[in-house]
Amino acid sequence: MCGIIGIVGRRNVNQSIYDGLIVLQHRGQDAAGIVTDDNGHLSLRKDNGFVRDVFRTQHMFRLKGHMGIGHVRYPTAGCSSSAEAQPFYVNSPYGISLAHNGNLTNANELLNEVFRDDLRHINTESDSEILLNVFAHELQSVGKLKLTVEDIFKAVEGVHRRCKGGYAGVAMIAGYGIVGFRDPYGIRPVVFGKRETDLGTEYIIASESVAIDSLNFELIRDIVPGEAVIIEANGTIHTQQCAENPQYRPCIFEYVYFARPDSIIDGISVYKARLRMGEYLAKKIKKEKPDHGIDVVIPIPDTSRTSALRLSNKLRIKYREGFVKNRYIGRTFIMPGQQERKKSVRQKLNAIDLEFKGKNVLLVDDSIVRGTTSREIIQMAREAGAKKVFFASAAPPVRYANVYGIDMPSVKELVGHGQDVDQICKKIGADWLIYQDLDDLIASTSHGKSKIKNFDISVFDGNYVTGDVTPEYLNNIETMRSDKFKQQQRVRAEEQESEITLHNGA
Ligand code: PIN
Repeated sequence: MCGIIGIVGRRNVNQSIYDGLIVLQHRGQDAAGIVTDDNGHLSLRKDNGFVRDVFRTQHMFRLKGHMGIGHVRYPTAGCSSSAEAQPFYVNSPYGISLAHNGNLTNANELLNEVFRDDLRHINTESDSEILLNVFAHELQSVGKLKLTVEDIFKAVEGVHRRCKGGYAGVAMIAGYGIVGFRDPYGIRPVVFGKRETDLGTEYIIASESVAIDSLNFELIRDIVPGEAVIIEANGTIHTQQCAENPQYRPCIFEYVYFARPDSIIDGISVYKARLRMGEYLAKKIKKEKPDHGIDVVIPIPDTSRTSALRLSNKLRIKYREGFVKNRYIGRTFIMPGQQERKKSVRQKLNAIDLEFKGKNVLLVDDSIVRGTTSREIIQMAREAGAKKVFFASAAPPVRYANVYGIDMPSVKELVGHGQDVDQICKKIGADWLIYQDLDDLIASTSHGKSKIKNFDISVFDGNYVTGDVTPEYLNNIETMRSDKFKQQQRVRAEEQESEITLHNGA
């Protein structure tokens, strides 16, 4: 997952983009970057790390200009080199930079095409650099010295024709403006908004509405699947549908876990969707475990709090914060001869024993992915004195790979892969385990007047909406997500760090 933002303002936009990235930090903590345009002169700063660590005063001084784009990255295919931090930049035609959220499922084919047919060089492993070069090539084929909005919409049409997968992007064309676009299934979210200032209207494009709210912009609406939004440097806005057969299939995992609860995606409040997930879970517990004997409902912070609270209300059982999360997790110092050790769950969460002692507790989490955290937490609940430990997941079992830009482990590492609920229950060590039904998850998200009835639910049912995901592709993904591959990538990234990187600002 990644977060993207772009602003066309009336004053310097560096601080606003920085503040927006801080608000989108939950979408990626791996790397961050901003590029600004000062009357056609571009300045770029990007590096690995949290937003607060990547940008220093000297960088902000350099990032001048009334328009710019920014990015926070969460690694998808195991990339971790700072050369793969975004935005990416390509100088021809016009000087284009791009911030991208998602994953292209035909990146390998495109890589060949871009090299052989478009005569373009790709310097990283990132599919975002491919997407940028496809957009650049499409713009080159239709563009002329004086670029028009029609040329840009045509170029986005070309992107939709050639690229498959989930993608939301914001590109900046030097001296011209910014362009937001969303894949024809609307898998990844992106919204736009405006704010009035004494100097005129300013526009914003961002992954989530929370960035729009917190920067005091007003949400206009979501960019719909296949649509593009152009905001010229002078503040003129244009929108157009650029896909042949757009359909709404937004990623349901945004609602389960990734997005901030205070965001509204495609007209659906993430917070309310999570409340309804709790409600449906409560109904299922009443139906399937009428004599459940639960004394207390305890969320596993943070995401699951919302659904756990509603669940406890509906079951009329008390809700307690039995785990406290440490907000300040330090770095792990790797000493010579030592292997990198993962921080244990215990360093992040601590149990309040009193809330567990002698009680039958129902732990609630948003989802179970690897099951490793769940197992450790169940063990902690027992050590804190729980009589019985039941477990509820607000999402159904995660059983299949995600190919649209969510950082998920290899399928073999998913505790739910090829396992039934009893087997999973045994593996995580719970007394009983209850999962949300897929239909209920969909009903929680697509509620009332919502026009969205279908979602990308591939991690739960293995059906990939873009229709191009083959067993070979899934096999390839498996290799890339294996621990061995990730280790090789890390070594490579370290080597790259010591080379001169082409695009990074210092
Ligand atoms: C974490 C949200 N959520 C917790 C992410 C753990 C799966 N895990 C997915 C549960 S937070 S495991 O609330 O946003 O901090 O199944 O892989 O062990």
